Amino acid sequence: MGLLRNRGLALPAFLAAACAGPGLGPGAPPAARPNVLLILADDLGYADLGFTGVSDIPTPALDALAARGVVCTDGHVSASVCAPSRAGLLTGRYQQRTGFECNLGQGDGLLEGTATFPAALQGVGYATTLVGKWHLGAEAHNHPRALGFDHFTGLLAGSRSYFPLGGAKSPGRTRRIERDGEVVPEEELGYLTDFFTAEGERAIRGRDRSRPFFLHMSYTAPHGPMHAREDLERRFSGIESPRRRKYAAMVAALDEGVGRLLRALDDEGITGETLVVFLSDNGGATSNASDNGPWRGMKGSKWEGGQRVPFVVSWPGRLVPGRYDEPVSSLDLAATFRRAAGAPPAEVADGVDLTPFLAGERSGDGPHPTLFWRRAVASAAREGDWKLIRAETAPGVMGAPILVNLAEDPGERVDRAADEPDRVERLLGLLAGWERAMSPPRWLTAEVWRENQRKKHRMDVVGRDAERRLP
Ligand SMILES: [Ca+2]
Repeated sequence: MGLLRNRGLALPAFLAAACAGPGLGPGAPPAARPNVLLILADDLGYADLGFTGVSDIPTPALDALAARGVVCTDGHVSASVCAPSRAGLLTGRYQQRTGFECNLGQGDGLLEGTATFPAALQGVGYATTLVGKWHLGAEAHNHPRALGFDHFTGLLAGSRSYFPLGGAKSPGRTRRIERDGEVVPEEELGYLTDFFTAEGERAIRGRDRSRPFFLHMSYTAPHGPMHAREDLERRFSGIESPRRRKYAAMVAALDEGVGRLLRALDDEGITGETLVVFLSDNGGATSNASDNGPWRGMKGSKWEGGQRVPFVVSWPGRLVPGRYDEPVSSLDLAATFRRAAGAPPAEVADGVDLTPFLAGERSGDGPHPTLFWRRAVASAAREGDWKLIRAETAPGVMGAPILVNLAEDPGERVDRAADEPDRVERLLGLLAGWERAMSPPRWLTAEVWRENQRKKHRMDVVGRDAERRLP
């Protein structure tokens, strides 16, 4: 498999110097059973952090996490929209195996009894807490507390107001904030990102010291609505675009939150025994003034901008800071966390334990010779540096496959299908084989989203302005 080393990502000098390559682990295994802190951003642009090249939004906390962790430069999620991406993340399986292929809106979410890694960690004694967005179902059988979380403070839906709703405006059952079954009064919320951070700090500082914890910080930031804290918006008064200014303030609040959580670990003296992972659930959205930097496409697409995300794994004492350039997937986190926690492996898993790869203990190919994506009308297959994208051109009419080489052409500007017919056939065969192991979608989303997907995978839709017209 070809390496994408040093291509497509310009690391700032301070980080590039610290990231000569994945280091060898320090040898002895770390203290048994680390705490696990999984921080998920929502619709964050790839290039909107210091360590991925942002110029107008300082993100000191996330940069510090990156500098002490392994930065995965070819890190992917299993879907380029919220709900299916989260289904893949929490189960470690392609979400299409159980028909969770499309975003929520019409379907009911995770099936009863779905095996999640939080439940596996719970099963081996971890205290498990979810703070923030769930978006995997709003029924009793797929509530967070039915699927592996001891504690849940957050919302069942995919987004809500960042400010308290009052008077006649009610958030409704799925957008209100609940805490272990009790509704948190709106007036207690303040700014939502800060509220979630405070809940996370409380979970860390007030933890049961007799056992390790898993804390999943599932921020809604910087997903819309574009609501910013006034003081932070003022800090970015130099940014001309009002939407980008609000977005910058939302990312800054997220970064502040990460800083407070990392400080809580430090204060408690548990930084060295806590595995921290940060990523976004999909690429920057068309609607939130995000920037996907070098990648073509945005949220919702099979281009890299839809599914390639900032991806950091920090495990002091186990992983030497550095960078890792082989493809990795959010599907790997379930296996990674299960293994770190001493939980049994899942019966069905599409991801692998990343630790030996990130520690430099596994040479040669990376963990994924192939990766696949599908959301109703569009699908993709990746093998090495090559990626095939196949999308309908009209309802029920499949278009010609597109083939790109990510090493030579990270911006996916050149369709190589015509001069690589054998490779197209091979990737179509791999995709067909993968699809045979999947299930049909249990629900679809509205036709407008399917039509946008058909259009956004055309070679002649070029540039951010054109991409933003197809949410
Ligand atoms: Ca999202």
